[in-house]
Amino acid sequence: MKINKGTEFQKDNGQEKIEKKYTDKAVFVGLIKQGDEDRKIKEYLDELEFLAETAGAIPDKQFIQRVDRPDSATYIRSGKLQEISDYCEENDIEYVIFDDELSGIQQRNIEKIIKTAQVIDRTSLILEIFAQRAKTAYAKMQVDLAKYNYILPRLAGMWTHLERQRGGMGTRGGMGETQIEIDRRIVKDRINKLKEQLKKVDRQMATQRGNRGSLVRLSLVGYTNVGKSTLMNLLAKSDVFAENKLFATLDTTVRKVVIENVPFLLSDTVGFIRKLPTQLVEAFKSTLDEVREADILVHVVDVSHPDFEEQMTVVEQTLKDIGANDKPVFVIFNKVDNYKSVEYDEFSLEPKGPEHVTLDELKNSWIAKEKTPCIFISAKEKIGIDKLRSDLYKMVAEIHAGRYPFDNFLW
Ligand SMILES: Nc1nc2c(ncn2[C@@H]2O[C@H](COP(=O)(O)OP(=O)(O)OP(=O)(O)O)[C@@H](O)[C@H]2O)c(=O)[nH]1
Ligand SMILES: [Mg+2]
Repeated sequence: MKINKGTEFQKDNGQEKIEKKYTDKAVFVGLIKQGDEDRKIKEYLDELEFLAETAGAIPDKQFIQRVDRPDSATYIRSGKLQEISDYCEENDIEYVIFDDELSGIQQRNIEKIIKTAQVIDRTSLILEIFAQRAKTAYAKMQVDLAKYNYILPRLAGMWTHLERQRGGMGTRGGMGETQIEIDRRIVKDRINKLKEQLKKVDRQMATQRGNRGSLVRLSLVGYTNVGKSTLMNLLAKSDVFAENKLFATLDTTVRKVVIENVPFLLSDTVGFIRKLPTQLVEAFKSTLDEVREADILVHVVDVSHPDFEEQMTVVEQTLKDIGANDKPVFVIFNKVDNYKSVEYDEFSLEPKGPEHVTLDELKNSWIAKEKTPCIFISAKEKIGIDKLRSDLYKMVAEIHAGRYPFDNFLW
C-alpha cells in the first residue's frame, strides 16, 4: 500500500520526530453492535484484512469493541482508541483500518489520538484498491470521480487539519474559509469535468451495445472473488484476468459464446462487496449498464465461503440499488470442490450448525429450492460444466427463438 509513503509523523509539540519504519503492518477495528453476532464481526474483519492484503498491507491484529452504536465523535470509545494507539506505537503499525465509513469529524478526532499510524476507513481502502487496479482510462476516470466525491464533504476537515499541523495561529477565520471554498471549487470542477468525459465514453459504449444487435445477453454478477472471470474464461475461451484477490476485474468484458447452434453474449464485470461505497456504485453506473440491459443475470456464488448466503443477499441488494432486480436470475453455486463440512456427531449436545451441512444436504435445502433455477459446479475443476452448458442452452434458446423466428424455422 502506498497511501502513506513519505508522510512524516510528529509528536504534538511539533519537535520530536518519531522514527518511522515502513512496515506496511495494519490493524483492524470493528464494532459489535446490538444484535450483531460475534462470529459475523470476525468474518467481516477477516474480509477487511483480505481487502487490506489486496492493497498491499500486512495484517497484524484485530480490535473489536462491543457498543450499542458507533460513537458520533470517535466511532469507538476513547479508552479503546488509546489502547490501539499504544499498540501501534510499540509495534510499528502503519495503518489503522476501520470497518466502516468514518465521518470527517470522526476521522479527525481519531487522528488526534492515533498519531503514529495512518487512519483509514473502509471506503478509502476500497477506493485505494480500485485505484490500484484500474487499468483502462475509463476505469481510472470512474475511480477518480468516486475519490473526489469522497473527498468533497471532507475538505473542511482537511484544511483545519493542515492548519493545525502548521500551528497556524491567526490564519484561522477568514482566510481558512476562503481556502476551503477554493478547494471545494477545484474539486467540484474536477468532478464536473470527469462527468463530462465519462458521458462521452458512455455514449460511445451505448452505441457499441446498440451495434451488437438483438443477440441474447447474459451477465455474470456476484460477490467479488467468487469465480466470475474463471467461468467467463471457461465458457468463452477468453483470457480475462482472474486471481485470488478482491476486485481483480473492474472493467466489463463482453464475449460471444456459442453453445450448440445458439449464439449469445456473455459479460463479466466488477464484483460486489458488503458496504460497497455509494460513491463507487454511482461512478460505476455505466460499467454496470451491461448488467442493467442483460436478458438473464447469472449470479455466481462461492458456495465454499462460510458467509455465502449473506454474500448472496448483498448481491441481490446491490442489483436492486442499480435497478437490475427485475430480471430472470440463474444461480451458479461455484467452488463445490472446495466445499467442506464438519461431520456432525448425532450424540453431541451441541446443536447442528451450518458447518455440519453436507453438499448433498445443501443441494436439497431450502436455499437450492428457493434459488431456482440453480446449479452446483466447480469452474476450476470443471465439475458440472456439461450440465451448465445445457442449462444455459435451454434458457438462451428460448429467448433466441422468440427474437429470431427465421432461425427457428431452419432448425
Ligand atoms: N477452488 C476453486 N477455486 C476457484 C473456482 N473458480 C474460481 N476459483 C478461484 O477463485 C479466485 C477468484 O476467481 P476470479 O475468477 O478472479 O473471481 P471473480 O469473481 O472474477 O473476482 P473479481 O473479479 O475479483 O470480483 C481465483 O483464485 C480462482 O482460481 C472453483 O471452482 N474452485
Ligand atoms: Mg473477475
